[in-house]
Formats: sequence, structure tokens, C-alpha cells
Amino acid sequence: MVPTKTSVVPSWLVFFLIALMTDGEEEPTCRLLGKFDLHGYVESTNHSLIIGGMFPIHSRTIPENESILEPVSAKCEGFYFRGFRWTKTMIHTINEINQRKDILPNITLGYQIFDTCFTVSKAMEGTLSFLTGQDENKPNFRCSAGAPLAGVVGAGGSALSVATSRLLGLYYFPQVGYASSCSVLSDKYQFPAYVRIMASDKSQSSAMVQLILHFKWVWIGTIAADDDYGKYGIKIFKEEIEKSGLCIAFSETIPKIYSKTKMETAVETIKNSTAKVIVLYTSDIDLSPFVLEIKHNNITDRTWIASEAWITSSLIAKPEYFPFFKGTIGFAVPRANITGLKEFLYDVHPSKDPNDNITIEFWQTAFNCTWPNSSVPYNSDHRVNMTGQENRVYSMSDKLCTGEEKLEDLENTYLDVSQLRITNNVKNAVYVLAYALDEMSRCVEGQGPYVPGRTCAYLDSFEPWQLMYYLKVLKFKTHDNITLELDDNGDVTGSYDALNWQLNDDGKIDFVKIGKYEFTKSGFELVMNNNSIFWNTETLELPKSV
Ligand code: TCR
Repeated sequence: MVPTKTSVVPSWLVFFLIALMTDGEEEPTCRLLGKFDLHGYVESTNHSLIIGGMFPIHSRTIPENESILEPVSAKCEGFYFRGFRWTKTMIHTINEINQRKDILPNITLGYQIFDTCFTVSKAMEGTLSFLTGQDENKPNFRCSAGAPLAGVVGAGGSALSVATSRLLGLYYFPQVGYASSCSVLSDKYQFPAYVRIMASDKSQSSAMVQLILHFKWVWIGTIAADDDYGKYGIKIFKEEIEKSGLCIAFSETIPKIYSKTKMETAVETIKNSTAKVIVLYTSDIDLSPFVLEIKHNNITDRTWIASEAWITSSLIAKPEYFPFFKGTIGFAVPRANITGLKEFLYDVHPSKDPNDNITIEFWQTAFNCTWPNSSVPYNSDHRVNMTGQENRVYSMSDKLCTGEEKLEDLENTYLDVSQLRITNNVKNAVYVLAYALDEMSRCVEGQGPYVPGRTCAYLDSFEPWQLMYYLKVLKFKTHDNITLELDDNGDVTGSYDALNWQLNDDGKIDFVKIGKYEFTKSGFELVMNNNSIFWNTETLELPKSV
């Protein structure tokens, strides 16, 4: 595993310039338009095919405070342990496939993984480098100096997948999503090369409405993140609520960039509303500042309906927030166990590779210490804080890391394998590409899919669109024995676990399974175990919102 910090020339614009200019007489002049600053992991030497990956290892980019005179690639901060676990899971899965003799026996897969920093711009930088390659290649061309890229896994949040798949879709470049659930991604006219191991939020929103009908609540408040996930999710939710004859008490958004006035408006609306049940559609990253605001205002008398992205998030499910969020209910993708993953995750240490800045940052952040002689920052926070002041902190702990710190002593999301949900999607997403390649390699000339001639494509020379064919018709059994099949929109059907936040005897929050929502092509069913629910009311009884 080789950590990368690559600067790639975004040659696509240069290419267009050249194309325009060579029409005339003059010699073209080419200029570097800007430099990318991408971080991640790459393993590509001696590999037959590469799989690309995009994961949020950080949760945001650092805003530039000076007026920008030239384009600079943003730096990132806010180490995101969940995204680091997904990254490692992709690597673990590729290692596993490489060891198997029954899938792609004569092929070694490599990988190229970029940190998206949970932002559209970084995800676009990554996608452009996937398309241009590392060696001055141009989009519209596929170069095989190194191993070619077979497809991309990612990009995490819906806004990132929407943006990147518009670009990858131009080339019909296979992209397999593991978390993006926004309903628009089902539209194959707009996103022809995007498939996902994730249900559309149509199902998530319907599940929430069924829950509300089940408990006979009438007035519901909604709060959405200011992105594709939040806005489209709430849009469908509202449509379904209105169809069912129920009422929306208020609709607010959580800003992406902290704004004191917007936060205060949202909180005031909640306080002034009699709606006791509030649907909150957002990623955990965007939710964190809002949770502080709820705590600050001591709002304890609401029942929150969580969206998939935060129902099992340790950023939010902290004992200190329990008074405000106890009894939260939400629907999560089913959990799984992944053999060997725990050991692989524990096999992480900064001394293994002095260039692996991500692992150094992981270690520093997890143990709150500074790795000797490293210049890797951590705990920096350039966001505007709750008082509206910009909070420029750049902290290095005085405590030096010894390297003897024990991962076993940590309670860290990265190492927590009790809630492998999206993590399991990552594993399956890598398998989708591997199985599709494997199917392609078994093609028999004359019986292949491509007309005329029913020809085949070959692993050493296929075009991305040819692999797309196999992705669409794929059907396989996952490691946990579930038949995985994509529908015409490239989505999966299946089920969600209904979870409820309860305090356990150790003072920590447990995600207790209180039901299940199943959805197939032919319909849906919600089954709830009402007796096992913990409610956030004084009497501990079902809240009323009428
Ligand atoms: N869809 C979200 C992202 C997301 C997520 C998660 C992120 C989902 N579930 C769990 C972290 C952890 C569901 C989106 O943006 O589409």
C-alpha cells in the first residue's frame, strides 16, 4: 500500500485549448492552469487492472481566507474515522479478491484511492485524475502506460456522486456507489454509468412515512441538509406525507457553512412549533454543529426521526447528547460481519511507512499526541464557530506519540466493527466490479453480448462501456449469502433495520433494533416491535403530534 500525494496537471482544459488553437496557423501555447493536491492510497505496480475509489477521509476543506489570486487546491481537515474505515475495507476486499482463485484467477487488481474530504470540488479533482491518468494523459484517451482503470467505487455523499458521475457518465465509465442514496441517481438518462449498492431514498422516505402512519402522528417538522441528500430526501418525504393526508408543520435547512442567523432561525422554528416529531435528513458531518445548537438551547422534548446517514453515527450518538436525542428512531441498511476485517483494521501503525501521512494523522488524532518529527497537523478547525467568530486553531499536542499507544485501549469508530453497514456496501461495491470483470473474462466469442457478431471484450483491451454491460446484468451471492442484483435503475432493493437510541448500563448509546422495513419490486412492509421502543417523553410513552 503506497500513500500518495500527487500533483496532477488538469490537462483537459489545456487539451481543449490546443484543439481550438491548432485550427489556426499559430503554434499552441500550453499553460498549467492549476495543481491538484490529492491524498490517498495507490497500489498499481505490476497490477493488471486498477479499481478507483473515492472516500471521505476528511470531513471538509479549509476555506481560503485571502482573496484568491490563483487557483489553489484546498487542504483538508477534520479526520473522519468512518471514511478511513471504508478506505481500508476497499483495500482489504481487493486483497481478498486477489487471493481468491475462483474470481479473476489470472489478474491482480490494484487500486487508486482518493480522499474526497466530503466536498464536491475534491471529488471532481479525483475524478479528473482518474480520467486523465497520472502521466499527462488527456481525457478522451485511455492510456495504458500503467495498468488501466476498470471502474470507480464511490463517491460517498450524494452531491459528490451526482457531480462525479456526470463526468464519468460522459465516457460511460463504470461507477459503483456505496452510500449515495439520492433519488435522482436512479435516472439512467442523466447518470448512465452509475449503479449502487444502496437503495434510493425513495425507499428511505417511504419507510419514514410508514413509521409516522404506524404511530398515528399528524404534524411533522422537517430539517434538511443543504445538499442533494437532504433536499431531495425531504422533497420525496413531503410528497408522500401529503399523499397520506398528513401535515408538515415546518421545513428548515441546516447550512453547509456555519451561519449563526440561519441556525438560530431553525432553532426558533422548532421551539415555536407544537410538532413533537421532527425528521432530520442530513449527513452526520453536517449535523454536528446543529446538534450543539440544540444542546445550547436545551431542546429535550422532541422525537427525532433520523436518516440513514446519522442513525448509527458516533459523532452524534454520544452520551452528552443523549438528553436531547434519546429515543431517536431511524432506518439503517442492514448490518453484516466481515471476516478478517477487524484484524486488518488493527494492522495500522505510523512506523510502517513514514510517508503515510494519513496513518500518522489517524494516530495523532486517535491518541491526541504528536508523532515525532512529523509535520502532519491534526485537530485543526478553521470553521466559523458558534459565536460567529472564525476559530483558527492549529493545534499540535505537546504530548509526543511514543508508538506504544494501544489500539485496544481506544474506543474509536474506525475500529468499531459492530455496525458494519455502509462498510459492507463498500465491500460489495468492489465485488460488483470484480464479478463483472470475471463475467467478462468468461465470454465465448460468437456468444458474446456485443452486436453485430456477438463478440466479446477482453480484460487486456476492453473499453469502459463494454464493462458496463456486465454491471447491468450482474447477479451474485455476497459473502453473507445475500443474492445481490441491480434493478433497471442500477439500484438494489432489500430492507432497512429500524433502530432506536437507548442508553445501556455502561452509559453508552445502543442502537436497538425495533423493527424492519422490507421493500421489493412488488411492494413494502413495515414490521415494528412497539414494546421495545424507548420514547423521549416524560411518561416514557408514545409522543403525540396531532
Ligand atoms: N446516503 C447519504 C450518505 C450516507 C452516509 C451514510 C454517510 C448514507 N448513509 C452512512 C455516512 C454514513 C446515505 C447520501 O449523501 O446520499
